[in-house]
Amino acid sequence: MSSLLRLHGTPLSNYYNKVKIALLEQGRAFEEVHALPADLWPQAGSPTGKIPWLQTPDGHCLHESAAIIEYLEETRGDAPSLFPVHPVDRARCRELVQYLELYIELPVRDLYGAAFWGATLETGQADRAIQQAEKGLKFLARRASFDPWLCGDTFSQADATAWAHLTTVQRALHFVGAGDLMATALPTLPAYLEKLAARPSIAHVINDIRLELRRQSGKS
Ligand SMILES: N[C@@H](CCC(=O)N[C@@H](CS)C(=O)NCC(=O)O)C(=O)O
Repeated sequence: MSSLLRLHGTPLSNYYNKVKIALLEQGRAFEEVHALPADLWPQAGSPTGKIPWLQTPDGHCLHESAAIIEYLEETRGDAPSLFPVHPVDRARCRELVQYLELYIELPVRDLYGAAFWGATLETGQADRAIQQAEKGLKFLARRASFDPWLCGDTFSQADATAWAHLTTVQRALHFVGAGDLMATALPTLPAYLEKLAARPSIAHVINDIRLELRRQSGKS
């Protein structure tokens, strides 16, 4: 059994990267194990067939990125916390994660099949996703600080989540001709995403995405 945390999934998954950024920010030792979404339960995989999941050093498997992030927070020891100090600010950080996931990423996920895997776009599908994403971005704008990070002056789990999801959402919106939507709804977003990309944890993740894409194109 490995004595390290083992993160299962692929560098091309936004939810995997949300957790990976947290592990890197905390400076945790971990191994990456390649896994794709598949319904292999109970022999392997996750109960939902989704990635990521995290194997703990004592052999337990944890599923759902929000639960995994809570586990990392609770077991961090001296590693930095990815949540603000004050309980109200901590709750607000989790609130922002919810806005990002429920009201922006989830509706736009409906476009991923067409944007990333060659599926056919159905009538009205793009318009529905665009309308909902616009609403979600409005919710985020109402509560996020962007000064300079979503919760204020300290990088938090909300920022790790924002980078993972917003960059994926941006690519899907671009595919349906709505590439300007995010910057129009939230003019601070392009500079914020650039600042995130310069952070060592996120630069590491970006590099791993490039390597994975290169590995996949070398295969075909
Ligand atoms: N709520 C899950 C969402 C994870 C998720 O949707 N992962 C995607 C990859 S980014 C996946 O496995 N999709 C395959 C599927 O939905 O069957 C979490 O927070 O971990």
